[in-house]
Amino acid sequence: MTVQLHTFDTPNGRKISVALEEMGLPYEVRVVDITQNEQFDPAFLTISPNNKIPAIVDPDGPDGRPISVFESGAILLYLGMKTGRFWPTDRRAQVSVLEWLMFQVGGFGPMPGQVHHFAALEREADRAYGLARFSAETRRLYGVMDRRLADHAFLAGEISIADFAILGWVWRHERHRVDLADFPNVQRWYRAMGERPATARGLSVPLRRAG
Ligand SMILES: N[C@@H](CCC(=O)N[C@@H](CS)C(=O)NCC(=O)O)C(=O)O
Repeated sequence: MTVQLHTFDTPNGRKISVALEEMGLPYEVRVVDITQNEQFDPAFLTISPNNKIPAIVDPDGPDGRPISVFESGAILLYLGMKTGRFWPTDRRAQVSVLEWLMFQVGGFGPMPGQVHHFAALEREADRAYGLARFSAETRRLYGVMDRRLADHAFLAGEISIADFAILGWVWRHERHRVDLADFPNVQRWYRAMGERPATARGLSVPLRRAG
């Protein structure tokens, strides 16, 4: 059955389109245009009470009844557990996936997101402190990933939902002013991910209305 993906063309939105493509699950995109405040629509709030994309509705939930899920990390875990794909069965391996998934949702998302915010401010006086602080932290996080990827093909060893989570943000590295050449292991991983046909589809499927 077709999963509804309520989303927009942003890093957090892309994580889920990539995961759905990689898992081969049929889905339909329901655009929630956050530039038009559609995330505050009461109908959307019933599935995403924190007024943020992404959210999904799976008509075929664990007990056969529909289920909605908000928060991208929870969605990735739900889909991994549902399909048994990109979510290992071995508990030690699961811990590794959880570590890198939480690393993303707790840090490598909020920090580059602040860079996007401060970089867009017009007044230098408003911009300078936040941009310097969050750019430094974002670069530190890229360094953490680069060291990890020096001796691991993927963040948690085998490819997993943690890679999809991190990919959504690396996809916007130019916007948070990071040159991937400074982080060669992240660059190698990013290119390898982009060469996967399903990931490429997930990164290019339209997530905003035309026109
Ligand atoms: N922790 C959330 C963050 C989601 C998030 O920040 N979504 C942004 C777009 S990338 C959003 O919907 N912003 C609209 C708003 O805050 O009103 C997740 O991982 O799903």
